Amino acid sequence: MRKYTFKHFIFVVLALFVTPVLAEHHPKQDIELIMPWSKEVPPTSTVTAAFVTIMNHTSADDELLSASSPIAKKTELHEHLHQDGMMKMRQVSAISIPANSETLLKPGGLHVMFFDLTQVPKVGDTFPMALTFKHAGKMSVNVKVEPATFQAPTSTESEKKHMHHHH
Ligand SMILES: [Cu+2]
Repeated sequence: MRKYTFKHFIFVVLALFVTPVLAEHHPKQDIELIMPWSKEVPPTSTVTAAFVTIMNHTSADDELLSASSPIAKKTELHEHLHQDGMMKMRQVSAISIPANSETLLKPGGLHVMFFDLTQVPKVGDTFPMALTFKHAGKMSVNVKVEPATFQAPTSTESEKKHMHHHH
């Protein structure tokens, strides 16, 4: 009887420690950051950009407020717009992340822009980037540097991969 009690005690102690660890491996993420990537730039470049698909799994709108990375002294959120037949970039104060939907940061659209690079990442490298959301808070990802010819994933492709969220 004493032996049973001891085993039971061990089980409870293990359960206390193991359960939170397992929970952390399968979090129900409110905001999911899918495939963060960057396009290679010449080694002399002082700027680069990052793209990512942002899934908002909640029924509340969120906002991307800022981004940062140790590779750059300054980071801005940008959008592209056609103006007088020209493609221009301009800084935006925030990027809205609507409830239950997917927001694509991609070349020619919304993106994270890095200035005054302290390090120019090469193809195959990854670099850390932190994104700060109004509700979800600060999230960190590793951005993979892809060749200049790389084609961004389309919304449909990323929806296929994440179909279980929609059905
Ligand atoms: Cu830009």
